[in-house]
Amino acid sequence: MSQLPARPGRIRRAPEGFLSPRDIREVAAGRRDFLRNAFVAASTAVAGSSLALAAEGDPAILDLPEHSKTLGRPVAERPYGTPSQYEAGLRRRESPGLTRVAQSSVSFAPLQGMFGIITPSGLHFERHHQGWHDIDPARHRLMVNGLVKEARVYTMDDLMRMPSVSRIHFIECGANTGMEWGNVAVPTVQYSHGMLSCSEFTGVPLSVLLDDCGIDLKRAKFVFAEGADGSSMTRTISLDRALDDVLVAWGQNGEMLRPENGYPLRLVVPGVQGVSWVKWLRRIEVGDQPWATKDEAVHYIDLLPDGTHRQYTSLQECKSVITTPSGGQTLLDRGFHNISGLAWSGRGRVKRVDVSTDGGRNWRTARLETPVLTKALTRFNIDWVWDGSPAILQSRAIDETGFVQPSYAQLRAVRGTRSIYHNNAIQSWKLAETGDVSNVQVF
Ligand SMILES: Nc1nc2c(c(=O)[nH]1)N[C@H]1C(S)=C(S)[C@@H](COP(=O)(O)O)O[C@H]1N2
Ligand SMILES: [Mo]
Repeated sequence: MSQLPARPGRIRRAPEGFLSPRDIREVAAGRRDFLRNAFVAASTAVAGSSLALAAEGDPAILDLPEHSKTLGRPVAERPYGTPSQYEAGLRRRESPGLTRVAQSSVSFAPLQGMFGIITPSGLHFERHHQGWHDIDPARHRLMVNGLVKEARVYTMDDLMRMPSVSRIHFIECGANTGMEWGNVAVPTVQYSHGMLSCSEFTGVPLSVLLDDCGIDLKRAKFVFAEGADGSSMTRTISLDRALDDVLVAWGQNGEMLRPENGYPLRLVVPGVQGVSWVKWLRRIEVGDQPWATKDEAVHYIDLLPDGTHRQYTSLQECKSVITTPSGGQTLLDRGFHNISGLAWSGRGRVKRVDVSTDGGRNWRTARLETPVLTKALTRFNIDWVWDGSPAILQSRAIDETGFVQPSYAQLRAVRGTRSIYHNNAIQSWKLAETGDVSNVQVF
């Protein structure tokens, strides 16, 4: 750490931290010139004021604040805690122009403002095909039928008295980073990678339920999962996966699931794209062939260069992204910076993350922070001293199976340019001399 200067460089966490909601709307709508000007003004003001402070003494440390001289607020004021008023900029956000129907929409998680690997439940991304519901758990039922000795209907009470487990896993929508296929440079990591979250889920293993119903192991090859919302969300899951680590879950981060995330019951399918994590789960059917439902035949398929589609490409391959510094942020100083990001793989554990600050010519291996869990987000960090010259920041993850996250050139060579889903290419953030960070593609 000998290269650490006395004062670490400061960084703006996210544009929403100091821009008005109107400004944010303009930025999101693509008014990037405006964004740049706002940052220049903000950085100049900060640099000027810190010089003045050094001369006169900093009132933030010299003057005793009100909170040191008065009574605080009573414990009973907040029976359910909420974040500080100063964190009001940290919000799930819809991408303007992405959806035309408010109920069939996506809200993206603000990855740029989060730490560690757990997503606070209130910031978990949302993807609904037909809006969300707050379902009365007393009236909710789960039916298991098909190739079983005895079809059963479970109440929430029936399920919650069964042997449960708690596991930390990421969920990523198959369409995450989809806009980058078309080279649409969305401004922040929230919009480029924010259909991604990671929680501790609690529930009963699906294998326990299938066992309880007496699954016909000679004929059973697949299970079918169905949600209780009007979108008829239905997905096929292969039996080996269903018997492996799939959970029928009611808990998320130590409390019941949030309504937006499937309260009171959802499927957790570790390593697999979000669409298979059926929310408001009401039925599991055991069968001997894939169902080819609308969400498997028309959506979540990959259009290849030769005009054919890949189907049932459920696994979320090894991927990573730098969250700080990332698009829309500004480095206010040269000198030391901690580059931080997230890596994950649907195949298992992340083994290594390399970071480049020169567009992929040279790579250094980042520190993986514990815990490093299977099919969970992994936090990486690496020290960096910015000398003030332009840079291109990238991260490249490798998982325990040896899968290496591809460059855009490598991905496009196989998958072409017309896909929507399953983009796990290396993300590049361009750092300008001004300190502004923006979204670019490097081939
Ligand atoms: N019943 C039901 N389940 C669903 C969906 C839905 O619209 N209805 N959306 C799916 C999709 S496409 C994704 S990416 C994940 C999103 O989960 P989340 O909203 O908890 O983030 O839920 C999946 N499960
Ligand atoms: Mo999704």
